[in-house]
Order: sequence, then C-alpha cells, then structure tokens
Amino acid sequence: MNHERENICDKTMNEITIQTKKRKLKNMKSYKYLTLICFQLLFSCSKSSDALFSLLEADETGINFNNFVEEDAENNVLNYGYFYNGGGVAAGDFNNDGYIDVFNAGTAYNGKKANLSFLIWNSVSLEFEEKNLLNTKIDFIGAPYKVTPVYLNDDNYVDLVIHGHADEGRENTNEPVSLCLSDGKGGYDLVKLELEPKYLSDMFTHESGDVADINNDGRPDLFVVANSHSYIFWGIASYPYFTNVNFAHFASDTKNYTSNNSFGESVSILNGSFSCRLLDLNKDGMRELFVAGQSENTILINKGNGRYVSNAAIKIPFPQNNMNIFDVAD
Ligand SMILES: [Ca+2]
Ligand SMILES: [Ca+2]
Ligand SMILES: [Ca+2]
Repeated sequence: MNHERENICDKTMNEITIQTKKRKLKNMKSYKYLTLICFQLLFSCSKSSDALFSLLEADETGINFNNFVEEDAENNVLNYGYFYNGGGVAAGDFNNDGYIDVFNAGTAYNGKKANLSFLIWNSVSLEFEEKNLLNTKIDFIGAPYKVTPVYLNDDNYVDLVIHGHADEGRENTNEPVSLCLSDGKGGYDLVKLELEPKYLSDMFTHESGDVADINNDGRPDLFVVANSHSYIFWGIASYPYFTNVNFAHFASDTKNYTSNNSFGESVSILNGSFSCRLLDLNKDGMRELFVAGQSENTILINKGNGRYVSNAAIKIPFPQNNMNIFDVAD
C-alpha cells in the first residue's frame, strides 16, 4: 500500500454529463500527473501567467461537464443561496488498465438528479463508457459535495472517500461519509461510516472533507467540516480504515458541546466551515488544517501528531468565495 498516492484530486460541481467523443486520453500511470489532468479537466484555478494548470476544451479531453441547473421563479439563487452548489467527482484509474477514469458521486435536489456512476475509458473504442462498478449496483446515495481518491486497502485499486452532504430540497437527509472500497476483482463495495454521535450528525450537515495523513503515522486520516462543528477521525490499518476512537471534535459552541482536539484541549476557533484542505503550508513535514468559511478562513498549524490548538491558528484574508481554497495548493 502506498499512502503517498492519496489525494489524487477532487472537486465539487453540478450535474455531470459526458460526451463520448472519440478522443484518447494518454496513458497516465503517474498519479502526480493524474492530479494535473484532473485539475485541468475540472477547473481552471489560477489566472496568473505562471499557472500550473490550464483549461482544456471538451474536444481535447472527451469530457464535457454540463453545469445544468434548472431555474424558475421558485427555484433560483435568490431564494436559495446554495443553488449552484454541486456534487463530488474524482479522477482515477478505477479498473486498473492504465487509463484515467472519472467517478461521479451523483447529486440530488428534492430527489435524485444524477446517477452515481463510473465513467470508464474504453481504450479500444476510444470512448468513455458509463458503468456502475458497485457490486450492489446502487446508483444513488444523495448529494455528496466532494470525493477524495485514496488507497485504503491493499489491492492496488484506488479507493474513494465520498464526503456526503444532504438533499437540500428535503428535510432530514443528512448524509454520512461513505467509502467506496475496491474488492480487488474489479468491483467496489459501498460502506457508510457513521462516525460522530448520531445527535451531531442529525443536526450538523457535513459540508466537505479531506483525507491525508495528518498525525504522521503513515495512515490517511479523515477531516470533516460541518459548519460550526469539525471532526478528525484517525486512520487505522484495518477495515473500515477510520475510527471514531478519540476523535477530534472542534465545536465553536463550547457552552452546549464539548470541544476536544483529541489531546484534551478545547479548540473553538473554527466556525462556519464549508470547505477544507489538509496541506503542509509551512513546509515542516506536517499538514495544516485549512478551513474555508463564509466569513473567514483559518489555518490551524499542526503542532505535531495532528495536534491543532487555538493559539496556533492564522486567520487569512477572505477570498471571493470559499471555493478559492484551492488556490492555496499552488
Ligand atoms: Ca481505467
Ligand atoms: Ca494518520
Ligand atoms: Ca506543516
């Protein structure tokens, strides 16, 4: 298992449609290169002259993302501020043939709007083919906001951490984190992880998350942001690969909730958290928590072993929107 291959790419977007244009993606076995391609496919994140990524046209990639949103007098961004938010997609070689494929977690608004599906590159017909590699053939799990590809088990197929959200058009639809685990035979098994206590998951909708080794034990850890609550669930070597034992719970409301960074210290500095990345921003070999909110962004410095404390936090200038969080990866 090679945990260094984690965090291949991720990005949220609305409904995805695929045009099966007969263009061949080059064989890309390097996951570093895979990251580059994914970012090229999914978004152009920098406008500077020394940008690392550039936008590729649909006829160059064979993929066309259609951000189709049906608006009317009742359903629009004026009535619903998150109207243009979307679902999670990720790139990876899901059938281990050396060609990059696409995973779409699907989306929902007042019911299903897009299938969960795998778009597998057919190197013979030179087309993407929509397939469902899940052994159960489930094609709908709600409206996840983000997907993180990461190697969790030892079969050399990339696995997926699906950061659930909710169907914003319906009440009481909060979704947990789900794993999409390869079975080593070309199929995938979907596993729901109910990690934080139910009274918390019922009340505080997951907004986003990220996966990386933040306590430097060689196993990827899971960070989840849920507005006024955030959590770290530590990675473990065996199924289901994340544990809620001694999980970190960053609660901004310390009157009604116990905030504990898993080291016995209260950290209430995070609030209104909607996006996040786990990045080594100060180049000391340990990853920071970068959390983007609606009113402020925060960097929590890793003090060692995944310990984050309030007096090692940096508030940074607020970008135009919380999706600008990806700029910090440059
Ligand atoms: Ca493939
Ligand atoms: Ca770890
Ligand atoms: Ca660091």
